[in-house]
Amino acid sequence: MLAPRESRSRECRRLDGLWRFRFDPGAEGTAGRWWQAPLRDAREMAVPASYNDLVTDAAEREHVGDVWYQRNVWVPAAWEGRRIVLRCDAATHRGTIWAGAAEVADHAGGYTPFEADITDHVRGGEPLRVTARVGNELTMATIPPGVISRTADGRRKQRYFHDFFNYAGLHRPVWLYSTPRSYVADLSVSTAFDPQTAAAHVTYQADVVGAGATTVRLRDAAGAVVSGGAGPTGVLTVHGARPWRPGDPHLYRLDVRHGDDEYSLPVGIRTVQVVGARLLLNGQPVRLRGFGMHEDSALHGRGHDDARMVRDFALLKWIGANSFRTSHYPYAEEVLDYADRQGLLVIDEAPAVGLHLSLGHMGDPGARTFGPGAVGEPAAAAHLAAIRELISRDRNHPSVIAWSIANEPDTAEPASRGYFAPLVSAVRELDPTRPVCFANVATAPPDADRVTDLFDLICVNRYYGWYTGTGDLEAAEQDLAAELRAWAQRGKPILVTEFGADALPGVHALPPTMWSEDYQAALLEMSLRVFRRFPEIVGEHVWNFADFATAQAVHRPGGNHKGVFTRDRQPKAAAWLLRKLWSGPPEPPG
Ligand code: GCB
Repeated sequence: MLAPRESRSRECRRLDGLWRFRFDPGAEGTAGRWWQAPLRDAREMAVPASYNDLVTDAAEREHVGDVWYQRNVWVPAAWEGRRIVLRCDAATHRGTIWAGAAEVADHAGGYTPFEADITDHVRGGEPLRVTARVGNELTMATIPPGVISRTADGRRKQRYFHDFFNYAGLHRPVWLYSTPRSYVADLSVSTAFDPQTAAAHVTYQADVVGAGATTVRLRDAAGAVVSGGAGPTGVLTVHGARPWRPGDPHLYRLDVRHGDDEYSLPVGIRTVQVVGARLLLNGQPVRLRGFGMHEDSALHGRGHDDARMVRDFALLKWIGANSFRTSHYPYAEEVLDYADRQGLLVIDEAPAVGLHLSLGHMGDPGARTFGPGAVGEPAAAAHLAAIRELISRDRNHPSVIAWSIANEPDTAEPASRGYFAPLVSAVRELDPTRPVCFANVATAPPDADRVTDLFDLICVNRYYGWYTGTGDLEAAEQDLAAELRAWAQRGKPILVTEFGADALPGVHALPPTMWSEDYQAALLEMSLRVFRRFPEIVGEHVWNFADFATAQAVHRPGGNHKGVFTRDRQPKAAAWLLRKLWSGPPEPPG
């Protein structure tokens, strides 16, 4: 699905700002047809943002069910006769949209966009009432999964199996945009690059609607045409191509015209391959260093915020990171656009987290995950839909170098293989150009895991020195090395996609003890020392970039504190250490 972009033929309006807003604890809005009139008893709410941290009432912060947003917008008179689209970048976890009295879109999945052609429901020069119903319920039919129960006094309670707060709302921009009646509906590009000759091919496929000719032009950063073609599909040849890579994230621009419509897509020419235990970018071994992150900050919650994004990328650069994982859901498209321009490598993750119903403090000991009544067919269908939407949205980003289709599922359970095999096949069919991975959990070490052979990369999340080997870094060092040695036998690239320790900012201890900044730094230093012994390890992603909000729990004092930056993006001791250890270009493995 194409991101809204202005062009000579396209106009976009972001409907950011204050919307009328109402909680619907009694689930009355749908029966009462709240979209048909101005929302009664409404307050105002910021968009984009999570609503949870903008209220002062506990029941509202923890509300389970629907909320309603509404605003009026003027449809520009100049848009009369054009195609008009209403688009929502993210309604977490389910969104239904009305244009005036007409329901125009309904979408499940909290982190991918949806849109509706509303041309027949609006008039240029007239006001339009836009209403959105957003539901935050997680069940065994959603991704991520959850369970809703009732307390003795009748309140609904949401339980979930992942370690971040269930923020909800209109998390990303809502747009009204217009195109000509004949238009470019979708676009997919893939690139091939020969490092020996610097020759490149850009394969494009445009879905076009309506009459008119289709032409494409590929321009370099200076705007000069370097290749061109006609027709909705084709292969463009570029001689002397300048490949996209961290350090020189060169972007071409593909201008696609269909009839009077024009859409311009940034294109980075690059290849990603797995050869043996190496990960190659443009034929060169690459080693990832960076973080698992979260879209999380004070007040905004999970709402996209350009200011936070700019600061986060500045810190990534400062600390010497070259990559991150969009743990544990697809991030805003603005983030991937920015990563394309900044030259960050991204492991792009589907929102399939918490598929492990017996894990730690969030699960029930002995609970089975995969099968009827738990994570069964309805969840698998939702998971597949989420993967399709992720790939359809993000496949054109050069920064995206791998798809992660789940975080820490219970892959020691035999039924996990039947669950994952079709999903991996689907990814390969949807995008044969990128490696596929998932983040393996500590309860599925090499001798217990049932699925890792299906994937291209071995990604492991390990907490030696924290959840195991608690407080004992010497034991942790040995156990970490022993497990990595076993994974290294598989002959595939290994990425340690999580390792880390909680550190309360300002707490210090010598010798280092748990929860201090010093212990966090010591654990990270020990881990990096171990990783250096394995040429198969091609990536180290610290958990986490910054402290983040979680559900309330006895061991989560004000959230998860495994950030090397505080929640307001200031460095802890570990950040200074990593900056030192990650200075200079990442050494190739081996
Ligand atoms: C994990 C999860 C991550 C948690 C982290 C932790 O393994 O993947 O979502 O936040 O551990 O800190 O416990």
